[in-house]
Amino acid sequence: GHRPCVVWFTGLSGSGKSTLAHALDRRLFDMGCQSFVLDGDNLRHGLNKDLGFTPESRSENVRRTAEVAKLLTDAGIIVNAAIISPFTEDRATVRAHLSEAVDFLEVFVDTPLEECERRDPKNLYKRARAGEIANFTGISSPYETPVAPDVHLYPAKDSIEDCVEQVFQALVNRGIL
Ligand code: GGZ
Repeated sequence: GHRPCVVWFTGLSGSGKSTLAHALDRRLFDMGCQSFVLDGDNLRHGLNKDLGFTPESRSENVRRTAEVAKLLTDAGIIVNAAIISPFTEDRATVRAHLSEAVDFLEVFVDTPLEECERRDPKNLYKRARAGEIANFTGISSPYETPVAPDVHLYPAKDSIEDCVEQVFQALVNRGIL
């Protein structure tokens, strides 16, 4: 058995949030846990389709994602949320709101901007540098570095498996698993 919780992956575009959230999801599934990935980029195609990338839109995007995460935890699920969530204040609000009801872990996916830009899987950084995308996180919109994340990952140095293991251990230490 396991307790529901929200594992909140924050970091730059291309930092590896989705990859890590899905890898953790797989690991949890394999041991019989109920888990689910909430991917910011995917939610923006449906629920959050009306939102852009101004600070206000991002705050609303983060708020809605947290509300969906909360509903899923009501169903007993471990939620792996992968969302840039660049503002400290928004992340603090989410933590305060969610941790009233469930365990909440902020996981900082700390891949340096240079590495994200080198990877650039969707050519978004290239387009942002060319001025084709406004308010791009890390380029023309800020990413406020988490000061006290529950888990601090360095995917540029550690393997995906190592990173997943660190989050997994944090869940064990919290008594969630
Ligand atoms: C940042 C952007 C932008 C801008 C499009 N800034 O790496 P991706 O492509 O697949 O995921 C990113 C996603 C960011 O959505 P989030 O909901 O996670 O962001 S936030 O928490 O800040 O609301 C990226 C893509 O959308 N994308 N334009 N301007 N990322």
